[in-house]
Amino acid sequence: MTLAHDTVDLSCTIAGVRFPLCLMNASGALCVTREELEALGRSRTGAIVTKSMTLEARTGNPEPRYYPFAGGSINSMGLPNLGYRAYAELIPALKTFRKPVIASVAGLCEDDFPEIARTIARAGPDLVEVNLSCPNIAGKPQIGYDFEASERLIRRVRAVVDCPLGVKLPPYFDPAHHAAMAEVLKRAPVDFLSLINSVGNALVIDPDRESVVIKPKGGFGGLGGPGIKPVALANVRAFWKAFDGRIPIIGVGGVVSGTDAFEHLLAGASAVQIGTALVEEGLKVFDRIAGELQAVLKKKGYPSATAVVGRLKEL
Ligand code: RRO
Repeated sequence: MTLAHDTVDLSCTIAGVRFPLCLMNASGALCVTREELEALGRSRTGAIVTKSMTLEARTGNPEPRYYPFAGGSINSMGLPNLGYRAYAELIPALKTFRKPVIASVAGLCEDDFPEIARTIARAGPDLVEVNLSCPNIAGKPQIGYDFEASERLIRRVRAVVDCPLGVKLPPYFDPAHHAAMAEVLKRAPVDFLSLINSVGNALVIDPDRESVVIKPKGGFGGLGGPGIKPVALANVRAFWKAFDGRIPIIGVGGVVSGTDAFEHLLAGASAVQIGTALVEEGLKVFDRIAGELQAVLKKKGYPSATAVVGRLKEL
């Protein structure tokens, strides 16, 4: 395209909800406490995504539990959060920032999810994102790798949530698994997908100390940052194709620049979440990446972020 535009529209609409900017925090990044969530509200982020919430408040796993390195980050936070009742009380205040509020729902067992989802949905978030992919609770496998359990859980949560409902999935590494999850989502539909959670159970080693770098689970944790971008893009693309672009996708994984966000849009994401880069750079990351994305789209002659979605060329 060669059309020139002075300003490029970076807003987007997901499941009927308008986002003023197609960039937002990934669940887990600077979004646990009231102070963090309000700071997100004041920032340029296009939405406020909460930390995944459990029934009871949790302090999480022992420290050190987050470690940044050249290729990205590894974490085993272990779901530190205020408990769903606290987030239910906070949501009305968060909505005054006039951008969508996304409540991320987790649980330590299957029954927790619908219980939390019912109450949190009544507090009025704009969307609910169900986390089927926490890799860091010892002895609890990622639900998204169990297709039957995922289907059961989606049905139970769907029955108690009126607002748009999405699932945050783990990365899949084989087309058979993309197809199996797509079949689940055709039988038990949701309104949007967030792809992907961290690449679970990775191991980062410090050769100088001859040691693991985080304490929980013998050093195993979820990998985030630039190294996982190709995995994230593949998952966005696979689900975009499986649904012919009919389910909105929020791309997550390795977004550090406007070009990274552009690649997620090309693959099929309508919006992009930022995790490691937000933790490392702070809230100004949204302004920087928005400016960079604006410049990329303007240079290429796109009138809007929406115009890019899914337009990846194949050879
Ligand atoms: O809290 C965590 O350890 C955590 C969660 Br719930 C998640 O979904 N993904 C991640 O990388 N860490």
